[in-house]
Formats: sequence, structure tokens, C-alpha cells
Amino acid sequence: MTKNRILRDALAGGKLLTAMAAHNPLAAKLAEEAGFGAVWGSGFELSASYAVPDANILSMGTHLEMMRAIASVTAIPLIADIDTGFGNAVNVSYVVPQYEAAGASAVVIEDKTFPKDTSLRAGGRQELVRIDEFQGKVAAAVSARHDRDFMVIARVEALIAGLGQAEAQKRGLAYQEAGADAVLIHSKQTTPDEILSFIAAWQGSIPLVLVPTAYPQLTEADIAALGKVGIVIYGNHAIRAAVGAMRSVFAQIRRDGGIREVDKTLPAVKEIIELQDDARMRRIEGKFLR
Ligand code: SPV
Ligand code: MG
Repeated sequence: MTKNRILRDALAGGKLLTAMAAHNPLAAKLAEEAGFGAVWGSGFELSASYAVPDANILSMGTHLEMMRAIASVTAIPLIADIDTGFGNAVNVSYVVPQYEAAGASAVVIEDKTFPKDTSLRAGGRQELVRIDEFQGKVAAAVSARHDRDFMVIARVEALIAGLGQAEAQKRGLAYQEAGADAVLIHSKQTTPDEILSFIAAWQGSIPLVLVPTAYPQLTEADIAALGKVGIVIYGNHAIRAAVGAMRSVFAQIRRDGGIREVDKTLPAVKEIIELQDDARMRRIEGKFLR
């Protein structure tokens, strides 16, 4: 079964699929190893890993090549975050096949203007494009995919932009009408109330996707019980884990004046070599190196 089909079946199966963010192939492999159902090819994480804002500062090529590298070392589906689609509907038509060819099984496109600003920052620039313009972008994405199982997820930023529930519902339904396979509804409220209101009012027939970063109280069991949500994305927990771990280890080395103490607390070099799939290279060596 293809990764695209695995993702589509998972969504059709009605069981909540969990996607963990990754900013590089190693993080994606760790997400797979931990049992997540999919990888989230997060723009926020990749931007952070380059130490630049998540505001279309990185080029599409940089993100695309990271998606290709992630897909090449993981067996679970990859959901690629293509921000606003890197331009208008014409750009989207050219972008989507490239992500599909790179091994992604879905793209998420958001209805903000290009260049976007990151959603969770207080006071960010959150301007949305017209509904019909974004319908054109969704339709362009749907029409550009080669495999019907490749999914186009439309992301509604109306709540992030402070435009209210009615606007968010209107946009979600309009994007469904344009052919989206799912609607990602994002919120930066620190309680789940806003998202729960949206879900309760949702009359669409396609599943919803949540990114509960700002309202972490909502567990997978809570989300599954709501019934209308197909995917939960953990949007930035790989980069935050990495930052926390590096800060703490680096500080300890400076404090201790060496690595003697910290060494015992770290994964052994052997573990990293295993994650590099060294075993595969040894097999190739054994077979072909003369
Ligand atoms: C990302 O991870 O890049 C996302 C989710 O788009 S968020 O940062 O919450 O907007
Ligand atoms: Mg993003």
C-alpha cells in the first residue's frame, strides 16, 4: 500500500491519526519510532532550525528538499506544510506536483496572504486572501495532483486573524466546496473553547485537522470523542524538545568544565549510528566493495 493510501484510509477509517512535527529526517525517524501515524513537515520547525522567522523567509526549495529527505527515510505518510502555496493559484499548480514527487502524501495550504506571518506569535500580521481566491488555490491543488489519494488540506486562519466563528465556518465550507479533502482549523486561544465551538458548529462532511499547540489541555481521547476530527498535528514539539535538550546539555558542559558527567546522560554514539542506518551501508559494502 502506498503512503498516500495509508493516509487516506486512516482518515476514512474514522480513527484519530497523530502527526508529529519534524524539521529534519532524523526527527522524522524518531517520530516514526515513537509510534506517530504521520510526520508533519512543519514550516515553523524548519524555519526555527535555520534560526529565521516562520514568515516565508526560507525558499520553497529549501522546504521541498527537506520534505524529500524526510520521505526518503520514513515509512509513515508525510503531511507537508506549504504555507500559502508560495504564490497564487498558478504557483500552487506547479508546487503541488513537486511535493507529490518529493514523497509527501498531503499538503496543507493556508488562506493567508503571501508572505505569511507565523500564526501563534502575538500581534503577527494575519491577513487573509478572498474566499473565492483561496477556493481557486484549493481547486488548483486538487487538479494538479497525480494520485487521487494525495490529499489537499485547506487551512482556515480566520480564528487566528480574529475574524470570528461565522467567517471561519464560511471559509471551511467554501474550501470543502472547492475540493479540499480536510479542513485544518487553527486557533491560538489558550483554552480549547474557540476550537470546540467551531467543531460543534461544523456542518461540513470532510474531516477536521487540529493543531492544539496553544490549548494543550485537549488530549487525543478528548479530540477522538468529538468525532469530526481526523488528524491531530503536534506542530512544534520536535524543535522545542531539541532546543530544551541542547540548552540543558550545553549549559551542563559549561558548568562542569567538561563532558564527563553529561556523557552518561546522553544517547550513546552507537544509537546515533543505528539511526543513520549504518547497517544498510554495511550490507552494501559486503555485497559490492571489492
Ligand atoms: C507549523 O508547524 O509550521 C504550522 C503550525 O503551520 S503553527 O506553527 O502553529 O502555525
Ligand atoms: Mg506552518
